[in-house]
Amino acid sequence: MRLRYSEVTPRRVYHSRRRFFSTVVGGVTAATLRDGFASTRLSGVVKTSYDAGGERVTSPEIVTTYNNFYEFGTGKDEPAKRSGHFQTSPWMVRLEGEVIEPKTLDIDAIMRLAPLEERIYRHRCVEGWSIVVPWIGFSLSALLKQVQPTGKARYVAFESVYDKKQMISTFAAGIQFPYVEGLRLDEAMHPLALLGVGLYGETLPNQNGAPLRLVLPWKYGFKSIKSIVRIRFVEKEPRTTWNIAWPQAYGFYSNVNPKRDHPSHSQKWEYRLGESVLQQRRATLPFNGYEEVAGLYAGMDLRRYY
Ligand SMILES: Nc1nc2c(c(=O)[nH]1)N[C@H]1C(S)=C(S)[C@@H](COP(=O)(O)O)O[C@H]1N2
Ligand SMILES: [Mo]
Repeated sequence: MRLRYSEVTPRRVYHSRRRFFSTVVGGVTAATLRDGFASTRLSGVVKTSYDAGGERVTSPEIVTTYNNFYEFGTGKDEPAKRSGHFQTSPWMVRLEGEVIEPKTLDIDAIMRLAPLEERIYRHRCVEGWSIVVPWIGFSLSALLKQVQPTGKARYVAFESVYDKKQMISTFAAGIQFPYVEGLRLDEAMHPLALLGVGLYGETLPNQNGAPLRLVLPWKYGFKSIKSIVRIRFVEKEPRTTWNIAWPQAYGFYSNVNPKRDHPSHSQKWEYRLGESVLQQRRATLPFNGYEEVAGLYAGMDLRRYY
């Protein structure tokens, strides 16, 4: 059954959205507003049962101004301030590698591959903060199914756009660009793996990875690669940006795991942004609470394959 977004949006989301608009009009991200974020409300969004266990949705002010998107600066406030003029149209995504026939798809065609769903996911950064976001998108599998993998394909490698004219240098960011990430093919095909195209009823703001990004709620935030332009089916485990930068800290899998600490960030607790000091600390759950993915890792030592 399909419902219009206005029929399904919980009241708390509408409330926070109204506050968000007044913030934007107040001048925080005027460039983003000019580029159309406020005017691109998504219609026909389908209700789903993903509700993050009823936990409170984080305010859009936080989700759109406290970001990691190193291409626009390493400070949390920089992506919102510096990505306003980032060009996200036209936008093509190339599917290639170990496939019978490579394909290039336009963002408008991608948006029509499956009904748009609202899924409220918990999202946790390895730095320790977490947010609860009403993402809009559909399972990544709907996009991956547009090509037929060869028998050799075992992993999927993702690449973000990198445009020196619009983004900072690798040297300034301290990580290599283009930003790259990867998943095992079965992880990528799991229905929980979301191809995100919006949040809070709107298309994605640039700082959140417009026009399309991954959202992998059982993994640390850095796996959820933004502004994707290339998807490559490959035989061997692909390189990933943070693993290249610091392999002891960032592994290929990077599943949320309270038993495996990052060298400088304990993973025992998480801090929910926007909550009061007393309420914000929560115990980190294995797979960030998304136990339905546990079967993907049956028999693996997840402290070794971190
Ligand atoms: N291309 C690209 N994707 C990226 C990053 C980045 O710097 N560049 N940062 C990652 C990290 S560390 C996190 S925590 C999430 C943050 O997503 P958000 O800003 O929408 O919360 O994006 C991830 N995707
Ligand atoms: Mo992160």
